[in-house]
Amino acid sequence: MMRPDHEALIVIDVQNDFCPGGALAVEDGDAIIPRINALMADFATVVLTQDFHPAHHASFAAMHDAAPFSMIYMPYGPQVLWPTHCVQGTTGVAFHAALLTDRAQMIIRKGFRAQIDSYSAFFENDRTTPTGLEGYLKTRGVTQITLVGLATDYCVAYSAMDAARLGFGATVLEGACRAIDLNGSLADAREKMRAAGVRLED
Ligand code: VGL
Ligand code: ZN
Repeated sequence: MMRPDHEALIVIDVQNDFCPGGALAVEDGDAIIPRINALMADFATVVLTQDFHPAHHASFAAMHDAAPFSMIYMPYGPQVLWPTHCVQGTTGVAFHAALLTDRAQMIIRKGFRAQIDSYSAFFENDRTTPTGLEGYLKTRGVTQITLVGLATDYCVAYSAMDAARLGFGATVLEGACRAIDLNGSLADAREKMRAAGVRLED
């Protein structure tokens, strides 16, 4: 059923590298796509986000001779070092072929600055550099957002918490998300989202 115009759907990072076979594959990451495709038809405003890194991005373990999934401290705070993923110009950065991307009006790319990672659709990991999505949504009269996609405990959670902080009503449909779950990161993210006023639904 069609949602009212003040509601938007934000589809986070449904890209090949986060799906089975990808460089940072999330278990069953592609299983959520049919539901997301159906949801997109119900919202007048649909935004896709795309993790979009240069080849030598500072969040890549290979740049630090470190093991993937270890931690370092960047000038802006702690940072997980990831396997090289979502590099511009590769197949891994592309949206999964089953995602009906034509149902979106806007694609926000993030993580394109070599020295700073960006989990959230709203702010980079320094928590202050904006992506512009806040202005896009607010100027279109959006007050409520629904978030789906990959990964629940990183980009979805950061985006949802920022949305709540910016004054949007924020709901995460967990059944249309999948998690990386690194050292309890899913339980941690769920607790932080709840504390931030994010609604968690199935
Ligand atoms: C993501 C880790 C690194 C995500 C992106 O989409 O959740 N996670 N880059
Ligand atoms: Zn990334």
